Amino acid sequence: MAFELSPDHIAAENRKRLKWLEEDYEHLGRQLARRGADIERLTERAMGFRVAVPSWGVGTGGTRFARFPNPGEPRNVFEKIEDCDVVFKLVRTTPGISLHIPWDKPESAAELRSFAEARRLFFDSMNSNTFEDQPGQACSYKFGSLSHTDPAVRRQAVEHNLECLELGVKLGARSHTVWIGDGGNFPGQVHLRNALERYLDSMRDIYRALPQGWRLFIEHKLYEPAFYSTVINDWGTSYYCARELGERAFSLVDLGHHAPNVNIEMIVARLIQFGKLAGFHFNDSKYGDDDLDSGSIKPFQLFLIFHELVDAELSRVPGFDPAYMLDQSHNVTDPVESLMTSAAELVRAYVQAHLVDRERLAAHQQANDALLALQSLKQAFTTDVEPILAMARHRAGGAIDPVATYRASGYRQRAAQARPAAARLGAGIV
Ligand code: PSV
Ligand code: MN
Repeated sequence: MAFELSPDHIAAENRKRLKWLEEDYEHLGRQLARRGADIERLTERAMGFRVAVPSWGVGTGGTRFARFPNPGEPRNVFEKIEDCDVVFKLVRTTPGISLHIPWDKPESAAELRSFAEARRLFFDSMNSNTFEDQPGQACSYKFGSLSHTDPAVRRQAVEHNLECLELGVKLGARSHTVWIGDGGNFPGQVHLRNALERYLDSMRDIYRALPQGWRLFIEHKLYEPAFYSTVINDWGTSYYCARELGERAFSLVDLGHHAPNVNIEMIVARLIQFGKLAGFHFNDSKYGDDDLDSGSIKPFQLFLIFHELVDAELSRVPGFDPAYMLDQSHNVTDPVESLMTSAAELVRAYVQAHLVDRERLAAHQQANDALLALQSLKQAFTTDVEPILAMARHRAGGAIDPVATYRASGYRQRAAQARPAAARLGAGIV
């Protein structure tokens, strides 16, 4: 597509908003100074925050009932990167892209890499797909992949993961994420212990092939597509597998992959403590793996997760280096807008977590003062840090108001003209 979002357009939109932003920023700066916090330091932190966007998130998502495509949807990996570029240009925190193979398999890895690099984008984690069959594939994943009872199916699934690693090296990626849909729909269908053993055997083959400097991420999920038992169902199983595999294997937390009411921030704290936190697939949910926009349903939970992450960052936990990625399905919004606002929600939680007065909190914990302990978290969480986020974007060359700037650009309308609807996108339910 010839049309790109220009820096001039962003600058012109920012000029409309800069005066008010400066006023708000100054006021917040004075408020924070009273609390002993330096707004400039927080803005620097906001500017340093990074989260990768999922290539599969720029297409319209759907459910198993229907998918209602947006106009101008990307039809191939290059067009997906164009949309990721728009997100990056406006919010500036998202230069990384996670790819899903085979959905994003390019004809030429070199061409794809230079296409991304020309836009100052890079490839973050590779994601394999052994949860659906591909045309021409010898074996079916209907009854599982890496844990299948048939060694030929397991071999095919391992080979696919090895292909992802090989492609990832050419693309400059540094990690590989494995999520499998393996499990059973009926009690008795799957031998629970044997299936996990078979999974581990397959994963050992993948781990052995892990390129130098790479990390292997294991993603667990409670249920779906299997509705009775899932092989990698929870963080305990994921942690066990990561330990069995070796020091370069870690457990990835997708926020939507837990039972309702599970204390996810505690899982995060445990994985940090055990040196096995891979990172995140951020999203939000109300009922199950809803893949809603980050921070749209439970912003306090998101803040509490970042409270644990920032605590680990500030106390310099050895080896602490989590990978942040979004994994959302945008069924009723413009995906570019959802990705931008979600990235901003993460920065918001990150900056708010940096506002926690940790010395005071520690004193309240020591004194068993539950009420004031909660209050010190709430004080940080209820602080409106929007001027910091907007200033950080502005200083980095992004938009003070990303959604308004995007809408004023007419990008979606231009995309609709340049990209007539394709029959179907690679991704189904994402
Ligand atoms: C599975 O629900 C998941 O969270 C995994 O990360 C997949 O790779 C992704 O969604 C896309 O289906
Ligand atoms: Mn995920």
